[in-house]
Amino acid sequence: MTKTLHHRACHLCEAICGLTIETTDTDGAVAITSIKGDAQDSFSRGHICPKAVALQDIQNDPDRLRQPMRRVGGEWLPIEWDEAFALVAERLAAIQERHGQNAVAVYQGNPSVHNYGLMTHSNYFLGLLKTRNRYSATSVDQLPHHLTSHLMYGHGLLLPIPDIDHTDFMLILGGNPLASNGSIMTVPDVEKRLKAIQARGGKVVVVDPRRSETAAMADQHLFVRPGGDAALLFGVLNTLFSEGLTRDSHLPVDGLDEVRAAVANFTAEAMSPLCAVPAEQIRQLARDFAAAPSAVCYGRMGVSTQAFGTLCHWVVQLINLVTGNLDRVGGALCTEPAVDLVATTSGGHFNKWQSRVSGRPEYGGELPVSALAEEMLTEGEGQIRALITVAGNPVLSTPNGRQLEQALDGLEFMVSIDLYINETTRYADLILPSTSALENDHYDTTFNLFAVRNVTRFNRAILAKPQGALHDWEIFVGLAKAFAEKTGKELKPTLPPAKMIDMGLRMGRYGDASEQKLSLATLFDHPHGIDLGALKPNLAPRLKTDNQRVQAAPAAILADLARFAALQAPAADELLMIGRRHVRSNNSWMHNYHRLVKGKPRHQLLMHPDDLASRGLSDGQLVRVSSRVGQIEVEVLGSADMMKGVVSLPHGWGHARPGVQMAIASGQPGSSANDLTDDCQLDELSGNAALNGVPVTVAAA
Ligand SMILES: Nc1nc2c(c(=O)[nH]1)N[C@H]1C(S)=C(S)[C@@H](COP(=O)(O)OP(=O)(O)OC[C@H]3O[C@@H](n4cnc5c(=O)[nH]c(N)nc54)[C@H](O)[C@@H]3O)O[C@H]1N2
Ligand SMILES: Nc1nc2c(c(=O)[nH]1)N[C@H]1C(S)=C(S)[C@@H](COP(=O)(O)OP(=O)(O)OC[C@H]3O[C@@H](n4cnc5c(=O)[nH]c(N)nc54)[C@H](O)[C@@H]3O)O[C@H]1N2
Ligand code: SF4
Ligand SMILES: [Mo]
Repeated sequence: MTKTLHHRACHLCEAICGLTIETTDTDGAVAITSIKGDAQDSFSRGHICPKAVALQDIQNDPDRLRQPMRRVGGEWLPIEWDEAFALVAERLAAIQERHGQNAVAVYQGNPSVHNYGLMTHSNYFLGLLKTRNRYSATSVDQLPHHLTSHLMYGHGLLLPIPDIDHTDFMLILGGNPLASNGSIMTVPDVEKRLKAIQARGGKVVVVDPRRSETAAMADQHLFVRPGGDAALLFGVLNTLFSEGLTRDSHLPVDGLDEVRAAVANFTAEAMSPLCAVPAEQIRQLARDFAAAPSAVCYGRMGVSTQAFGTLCHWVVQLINLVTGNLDRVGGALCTEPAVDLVATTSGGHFNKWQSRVSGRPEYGGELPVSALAEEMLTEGEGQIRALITVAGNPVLSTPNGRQLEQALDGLEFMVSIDLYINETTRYADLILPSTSALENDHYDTTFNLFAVRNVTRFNRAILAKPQGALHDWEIFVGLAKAFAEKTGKELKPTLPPAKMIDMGLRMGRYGDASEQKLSLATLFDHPHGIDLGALKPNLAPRLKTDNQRVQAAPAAILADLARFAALQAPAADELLMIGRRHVRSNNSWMHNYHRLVKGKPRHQLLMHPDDLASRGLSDGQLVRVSSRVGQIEVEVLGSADMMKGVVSLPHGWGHARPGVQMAIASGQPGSSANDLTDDCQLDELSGNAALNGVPVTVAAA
């Protein structure tokens, strides 16, 4: 029996924590015997959460698919890889030939950015399809961030990151990093870093309709009406201007006078009824922010996935800008990663075409996923007839999941590149499963770009690839070859992902031409990762706008103010649903591991005790929650952490659908929040779904 210690990062969420994993080899049978945080990782400093420990459960899960499966009638039968690739190629080619290129749609889910083979190779195949019906989890998540950066800084990935380690004042809206471990802010031990702000005399302020775990540790928590953040942020910006609290920025900026004029009427007093934050608190927030030696305003999920997501992120940028905190130590700074997607990709495009049925705008070649079901269900030229899902579970993760199920049921063909037979993939004709996380090597092109320090590392596979298994990238190469052969399309040669990363590292700012001379070989020698230093001001030379100046007042955003003008103060009986995350859960797909779901259920509806009482409901009771699009039944829990008039339900549950082959998840199924979220409720500017602030009613079941 031999024991081996391996060091690599966990890449289940954005925090990329370093792990030390022990494997034991007994006569060639390798087992994982321990998974711990890696104290030698200078970035994560030993931090780990329960999900990483469950990597061994993913590895050993009997429900995880290990060979391609074909659905024949109601049964799933194994199929050979080559046969599967040929079948996909034949069916997709035939459908495109009959109905046009756009008849085949693609949905790429969240692990697409957590697995580098999907980053480097999915387009090798998907690009051949030349379809405009491309969708992804981006439009139920961070699309407003990308659009704002695209319009203001000229590149959708030029995202200023909170300089959490040096700031004196951190204002968080719609993020709960204590549960999520940070998002568009890769920060492996966020609790320690937030406490460090407080320890050095700084402040953390959280704006959230729920007193979240992060709000509970903050110096100040403001309840906000869901979807009201744009009003709150406008009130802050207006106060900064009207009370003379601005500071000059070193950045070249166009449009600030237009901004000033646009928000001139958005006084704290005018905004207060719209966001339910007292005017004096809005003003004080602006004063505290401006008075801090350094400060950063950070908005995440809760303010992205709401009706004014893009306006929110625009004003977040402006608050940092006009207080002199954009591109400043202790404020918001852009990374300088070793493999730099900002330098090597184009700035993106927006609204060059629109979706067929509702005219929703494309961003970067993708349409909003809220439009996916209607594009399948609405007859006519260009109707979607076939779907490819890649590492996604849109039935549970996109709005109006029941409508999407109905649409999937009517498709001519569907193929899923996925690990499980779940709520979405059960509709597929074929499921092509890849190797598991620990059988894969990995480099984080995305999360190094969003990290609070410049860091880099290469994660080597720690388990051998099982015989007959394929990595995600190899599946895409197989599909591309079969499709090219079938259609006579030209296929360029490709390289394995690791080779691409080696090239990216060598060509990058720490590569062959630099002192560090980073390459794959260097990273192999540093299994705990390499720290490339704190973030520093760099935005001016990195701007990709036409005139290399920050665009403070993009026309598309100013035009959206007309929609904001229609926002009304809440009616007395308003009840709005929001979401939440739990540290033991990861979107929809990690409920099949006993280690993570044991103990009391965590998928209840949270409601303020007064709201329970006024409906004659009691704590623990089964309730029916209804929205415009559907209804679910779920247990309700009274919680004084909720704002009155707001209920909270986590997404990613609802595993009781027939045919789901995830035994543990089905045993504790919960209900899907996205059976209630509305595909017609959007941030109309970007097309991002408004998953938060959904009007609902709650009654006894
Ligand atoms: N109501 C509500 N809805 C939400 C949210 C919310 O807060 N509230 N959050 C939204 C957000 S932020 C996101 S990112 C989306 C996520 O939405 P999705 O990406 O659609 O859903 P996931 O639950 O992440 O599903 C991941 C899928 O990938 C598979 N998988 C995991 N690892 C791999 C791999 O390495 N290779 C392959 N091929 N497959 C893999 C899993 O089996 C699973 O089927 O949900 C969104 N939906
Ligand atoms: N444990 C765990 N970690 C995860 C994930 C997971 O599912 N589980 N998912 C990963 C993914 S894909 C993502 S995108 C990130 C997301 O990471 P975060 O952005 O931190 O998202 P959440 O933890 O959902 O926190 C969102 C907060 O917004 C609040 N909120 C809801 N509506 C509003 C509103 O209208 N205004 C304001 N101000 N607040 C509102 C909610 O109450 C909640 O506290 O987490 C990642 N990390
Ligand atoms: S916080 Fe947990 S899930 Fe996220 S990277 Fe770290 S260990 Fe993995
Ligand atoms: Mo996400």
